[in-house]
Amino acid sequence: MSTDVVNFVCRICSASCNLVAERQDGVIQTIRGDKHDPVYYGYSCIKGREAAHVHQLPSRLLHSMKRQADGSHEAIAAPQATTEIAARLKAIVAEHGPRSVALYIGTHGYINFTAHAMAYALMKAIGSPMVFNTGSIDQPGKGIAMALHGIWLAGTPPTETWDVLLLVGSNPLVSLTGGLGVNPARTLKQSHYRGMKLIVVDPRVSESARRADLHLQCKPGEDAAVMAGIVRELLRSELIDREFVDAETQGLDALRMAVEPYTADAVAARAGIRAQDLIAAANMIGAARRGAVFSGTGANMSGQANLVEYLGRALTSLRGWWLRAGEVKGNPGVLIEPFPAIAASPGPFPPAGFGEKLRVRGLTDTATGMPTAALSDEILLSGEGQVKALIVLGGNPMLAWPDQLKTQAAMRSLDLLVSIDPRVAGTGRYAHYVLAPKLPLEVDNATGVYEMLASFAPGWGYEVPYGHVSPPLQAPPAGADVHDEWELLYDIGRHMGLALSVKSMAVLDPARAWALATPLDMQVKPSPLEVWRMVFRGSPVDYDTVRAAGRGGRVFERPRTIVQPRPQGWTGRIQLGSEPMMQDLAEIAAERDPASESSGFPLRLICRRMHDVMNSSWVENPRQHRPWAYNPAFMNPEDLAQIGAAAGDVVEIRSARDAILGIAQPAPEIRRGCVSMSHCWGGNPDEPEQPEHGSNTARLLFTDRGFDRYSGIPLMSAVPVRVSLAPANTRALPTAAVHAAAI
Ligand SMILES: Nc1nc2c(c(=O)[nH]1)N[C@H]1C(S)=C(S)[C@@H](COP(=O)(O)OP(=O)(O)OC[C@H]3O[C@@H](n4cnc5c(=O)[nH]c(N)nc54)[C@H](O)[C@@H]3O)O[C@H]1N2
Ligand SMILES: Nc1nc2c(c(=O)[nH]1)N[C@H]1C(S)=C(S)[C@@H](COP(=O)(O)OP(=O)(O)OC[C@H]3O[C@@H](n4cnc5c(=O)[nH]c(N)nc54)[C@H](O)[C@@H]3O)O[C@H]1N2
Ligand code: SF4
Ligand SMILES: [Mo]
Repeated sequence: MSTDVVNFVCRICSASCNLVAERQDGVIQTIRGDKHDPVYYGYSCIKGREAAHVHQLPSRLLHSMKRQADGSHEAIAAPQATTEIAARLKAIVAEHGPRSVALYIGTHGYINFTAHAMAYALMKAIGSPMVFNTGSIDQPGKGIAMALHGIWLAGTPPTETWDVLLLVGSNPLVSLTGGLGVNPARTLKQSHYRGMKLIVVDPRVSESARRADLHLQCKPGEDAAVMAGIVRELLRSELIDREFVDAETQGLDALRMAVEPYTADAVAARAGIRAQDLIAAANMIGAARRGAVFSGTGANMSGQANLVEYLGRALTSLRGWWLRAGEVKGNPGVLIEPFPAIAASPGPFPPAGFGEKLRVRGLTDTATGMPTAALSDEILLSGEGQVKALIVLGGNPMLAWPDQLKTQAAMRSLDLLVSIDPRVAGTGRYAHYVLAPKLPLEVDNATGVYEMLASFAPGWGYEVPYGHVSPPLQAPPAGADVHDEWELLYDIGRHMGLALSVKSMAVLDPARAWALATPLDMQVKPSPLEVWRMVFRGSPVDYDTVRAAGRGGRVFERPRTIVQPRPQGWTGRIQLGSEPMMQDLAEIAAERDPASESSGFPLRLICRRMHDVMNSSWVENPRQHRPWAYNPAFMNPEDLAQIGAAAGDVVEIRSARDAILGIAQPAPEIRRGCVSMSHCWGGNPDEPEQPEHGSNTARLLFTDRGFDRYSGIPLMSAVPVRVSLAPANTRALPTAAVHAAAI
């Protein structure tokens, strides 16, 4: 019997942790974090520790599947499936043109760099611009705000220098998204020890809010007002970095005027917080020499994504919390090239209005990608340009896209729906083909995706030149017909007779990334190693060097990068007074009673993530049900008492769009008036509703009401709903079992 330990990059979420697997005769026994890792310090979560176990779940596909006339799926050999898909795609393109083929890159496509790049290659060769991803239904305000405010090329100062961190609708201690890096509890503990203050804006006492120095437990959907109130206080007290603002920004007067209505009292009244807490937050921020703002999904899904993100950036600029000339940029890049280390902004750029135009709602391609919330309509709306075929790479539209009934209609109307997914769940049930991939432990991986995030917000990405490349840990089960995901996409292209070219993912600028593209030999399939090299072409440290570094992740020796001053004649400046944002501020200030439109729906459904599962992935794994095997409807006990509901009771949650059943869970940490539920649970609308296995909140959302003018994101949090006890005969609930599960 031989035992060994191997490190690998976890590919379940973008955090890309360095995990250690202990193997016995090549079979993984346990997985844990690597406490010697210089960045992760042993961090792991249950999802990563379960990475091997999910390979063995009965739901894991060992063969690709083809949908039969009766709706069931039967196994099909992968070469046969890719040949048939290619033939159907060719016919669809011939009849309806390239735009009729769309691609949706979901969470598991996004973090799989080789598949991600090959999917782009296929779409480029087909000639379709209809490439969508989750960005526009996640935190789309980030990209839009970067455009309207402008990027600061040098980036943000390191976490260890922050005196304050402001989190708005973000819970990094669970999500690993939001300012605290890849071992958030450790980073927060150390930062607190140094004296950093944490301010959290969240309608619930989240895991992060519990550790906050100041928690603004505001009403959902009022973040723009809260941010405007803080900015107004900073300006009123002149708590700004005058020198930086004068030298590097424009539009201060417009901003000053626009935030004027947001007095502490006015904000406190509308957001349901105390004016003195808002002022205290502003004073903490104003006293901080350095700090950061991170707005998460809560802030981006509640109706004011762009403005909240924009005000976060504007606040950062007002305080001058950017890396300056002469300072050292901690990470000059390993697998991803960062923006040039120059202490300057190229100025604002258009947030949208370029690229492909959608046929619905006046939407276009944007700085945050194509508007995914409009893709169902692009599929359903007949006429020139209609989408007829959809390839889903590691995503689950049926459970994730807003307005589940509309998504269902769209998925069922497609001439061809192909899903690359190891499970048949949600979307897979309607897919003509589900192509079975190798799972993450059966393929190579690398830390590129987490490094890439560094360019988008503070506390994302590595602050030191860290990189990790890991080889496959185990072979797929004997007899399985599973493949590298890039390979399945390559095969579709090959059977279509296309010539594919793989762009570099190491370079953010699309023009340069394509200039570094490698044309593929369409007769001789490349090896995985060759594809990885293509994907990281142009990376600051050569892919092979990172790969050769050996077991585990490491910090690479890189020349010190000193931030350079703004070159002579540089005209770009940060825009603090962006016109559309100033308009939004005026409109929001003018709203008399923000709640009045939603009478009959007194509560607000708010988004959240659950610790043990990643969106809809592997929710069936019983070992990831700690303690929930479903997504409870967490509510303040007083709100539950008002409708006569107790723990474990089935409640109906109704919005203007539709209704779902959920299981009530009293949670005093939730602000009154809110229902806090996680997303991506439940089944399709034509399956029996079983809240004890999860409820699908996307069912309650509209796509075409209150959507954002750029990204198209509709209201996905702060959604007006009402909750009532479900009629006793709704379903025979094994109450005892539910109670047991809830404890
Ligand atoms: N109401 C509401 N809706 C939301 C949200 C919300 O907060 N509230 N959140 C939104 C956000 S932030 C996001 S990112 C989206 C998520 O949207 P999606 O990415 O569309 O949804 P996921 O559930 O993450 O889909 C992941 C899929 O990948 C599959 N998978 C697992 N492992 C692998 C693998 O190794 N390879 C491949 N190819 N597939 C794999 C899983 O089986 C699953 O089907 O949902 C959005 N929808
Ligand atoms: N364990 C786990 N980790 C994950 C995921 C997962 O499913 N499970 N999903 C991953 C994905 S796809 C993403 S995009 C990230 C997201 O990462 P985060 O953005 O940190 O997501 P959440 O943990 O849901 O935190 C959002 C917070 O916003 C609050 N909130 C809701 N509505 C509002 C509002 O209107 N205003 C304010 N101020 N707060 C509000 C919620 O109460 C919640 O605490 O997490 C990633 N990490
Ligand atoms: S946080 Fe993400 S990358 Fe890290 S172990 Fe958990 S699932 Fe894996
Ligand atoms: Mo997400």
